[in-house]
This record gives sequence, C-alpha cells and structure tokens, in this order.
Amino acid sequence: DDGGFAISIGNRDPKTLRFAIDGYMFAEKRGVEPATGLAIGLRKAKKSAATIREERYRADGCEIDNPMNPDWNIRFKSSLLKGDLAPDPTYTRRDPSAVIQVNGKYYVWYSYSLTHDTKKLAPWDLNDLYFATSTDGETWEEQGPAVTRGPESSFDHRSVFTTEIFVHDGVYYLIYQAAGDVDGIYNRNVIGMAKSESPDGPWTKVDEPVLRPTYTNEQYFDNNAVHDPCLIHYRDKFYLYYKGECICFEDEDCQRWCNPCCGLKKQVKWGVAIADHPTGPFIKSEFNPITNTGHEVMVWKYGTGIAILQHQDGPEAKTIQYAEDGVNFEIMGSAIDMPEAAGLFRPNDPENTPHGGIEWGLSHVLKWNAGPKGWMYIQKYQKVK
Ligand code: AAL
Repeated sequence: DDGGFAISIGNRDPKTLRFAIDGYMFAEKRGVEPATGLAIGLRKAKKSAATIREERYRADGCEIDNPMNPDWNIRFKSSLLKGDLAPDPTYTRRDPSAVIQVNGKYYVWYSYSLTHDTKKLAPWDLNDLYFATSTDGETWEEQGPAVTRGPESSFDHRSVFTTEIFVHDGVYYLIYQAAGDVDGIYNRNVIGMAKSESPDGPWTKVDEPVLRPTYTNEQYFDNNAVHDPCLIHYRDKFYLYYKGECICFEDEDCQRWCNPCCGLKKQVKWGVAIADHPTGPFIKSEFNPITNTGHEVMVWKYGTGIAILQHQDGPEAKTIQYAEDGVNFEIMGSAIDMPEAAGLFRPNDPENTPHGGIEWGLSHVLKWNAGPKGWMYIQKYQKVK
C-alpha cells in the first residue's frame, strides 16, 4: 500500500519485513506485521508534476508552458581553460563535478582517460576520477587521481566516471557512476561513493553501491541505468538526483517509459532517491520520474526549494524549473546556449536569487575529429549578465 515492494524473510523470530520502493534496495520496515511466506506489494506510483504535463503533451500536442519570466530566463557563454585543463587531444577529461572552494582554492573532479586508448568502448570507458585545483577558476593544475577503478570482480572494476562532489559536516563525498564490466558502460551501471576528511584525499570507498537500476521485467524509466548522480542536503534529508535510462521491452508501456514524445530522439528522465544519511540507504521516490527531460543532472538550492536546468532530450529541453518540494517541478523560464554536462560552482554563501547557484561552472565539449571515440575537454561557462 505504500507504493513499493515488501518481502517477508523466513521464519526467523522476530520475523523481518523489508520494504523497497524500487523492488531492489530493501530496508527494514518497523511496526508492520509480516505476512507468512512471501508477500509482494504492487507498485502504486504517484505522478510527478512533470509526468502529468508529459501526459498532456502526448494527448494534446507539444505546447509547453512558457512563463517568459525575466527573473528566471537565462543565457550562457563559454570560454577555454588554461593550464593543465587547456584543451589537449592527448587527454579526454569530461563530466566535471561541481566546483567548490576550500580555503580560497577551487577544486573540481572529473572523468579522465587517454583519448587514443583503442580499448575504450566509449569516452567514459576505462576512466578514473582525477581532480584539479585553481586559484582563479581559469587556470587549473591537475593534481592526479582521486578515485581509481577497483580490483577485478568489484562493482567498479571497468570504469569510474561522471562524478559529483558533496560536502556535509566537514566530510567530502564523491558520488560516481561505476561499471564492473562492459555492460555497465552502456547498460546496467551502479552508483558508488567515496569519502574523505579533505578535498585532497585520501578517499575511502563505501563498500557497496548506493544506487542501482530498478531490476524489473516491467517497463520503468530506470530499469537499465542510473547516471549523473548529484547529492543535495535538503529538508534534513539527502536527496540523490539522478538520470535514469530505460530498456524498452516493446510492450504497450514502452511508449510511455522509453519513447520520447514531441519528436525528440532520446527519452531521458530524472529520478530522486532520498536518505537520512549521506551514504544511504537511498529510497527511490514514489513520484519518480520527476522529469521527463534532462540528461546530465543540474540541480541547486534556491529559496526554500530546488531549481534545475533541463538540457537536451525530452519535451521540456532548454527550460529552467523550480520545485518547492524538490520533486514536483514547474517550468519557470527558458535557457539559451546551455552548457553540456555542467558542474556548477557551488558558492559557500550563494546569493538568494534564482541564478545564485549557477552563475558559472565547468562543462564539457566533444570533438569527434580526434581519437577513436572522440576527444573531450573541459571548459568554463558563465551566465551572461
Ligand atoms: C553522459 C552522462 C553519463 C553517461 C555517459 C557518461 O552524458 O549522462 O556519463 O553514462 O554520458
């Protein structure tokens, strides 16, 4: 009845009942009398504001709300970086984390590989997480690896990539995509995490993945992959925003979950999973998917709610949105020349304006004319005043 799955385990005394919204990450549920034998509840998902809008687009056409709100509409420009992060076709650096400032120094983490490594199946394959520092945000010094691939047969053996930094109570968390084998490069990856007392490391990995795709034979927005994790401390909880990707089983539900409406090629939706502690356990929201548009996740706190930018892929591409509850997002305005895979500069003391969390940051650029899988470098983006 709570919109998830329950399992009752064995004949142990006391009997245990575990519960999972996604049918996978079972956590103990107290105060409920377990059934005898196996009990499975049906998923009774709630619809997010974005899903209600998407149903309207499918039924009535693709006219999206356009509030033309001057306080929210935004435009960006970009520029090249200097120092070690200046474009260099030998190295592929991509998917930068947020930029943070510690003791006057800027830090960024990113996916790193050699562009010409012919064993790579994709630019994010066979990657490690590197980091760089800067005193002005323009000239960067690469410091080397922060988190590297795990040993054979570990969940992050094949590649660690697409990371985000999160700081809470003086502890630094890197949350990242992980692939144990080639399947995790395009399909079923997991989300891993590492912790440190200092942005300079050393980093200790959390033993188990903190998020996985929803392993189900039903059609669902994240039944194939969970990408682009981003952790936000909000309303005394830890909100893990992520992008889900879908395997289409070609049944009638496939249209709803995996196929974009409004003429766009790829359907990408975001979800959120919420925990009481920064390392989980994360319970996927019953409102998922919370967007039906997106790609790389861009999320920041504003006022008493959460703001997002919706990049490519989906009916509401190039919009800026806000949700008072961090879940039910409304379109607030439009975004022009959006950065790709943006890592937002997160000021220690952001201005309380809609754009206080996205004044500048780093993003990535793909050049297909170098290396077998393309060459990618990191650049700077800024809001145009
Ligand atoms: C990016 C991100 C994720 C995907 C791949 C690398 O755009 O969405 O990180 O897995 O592409």
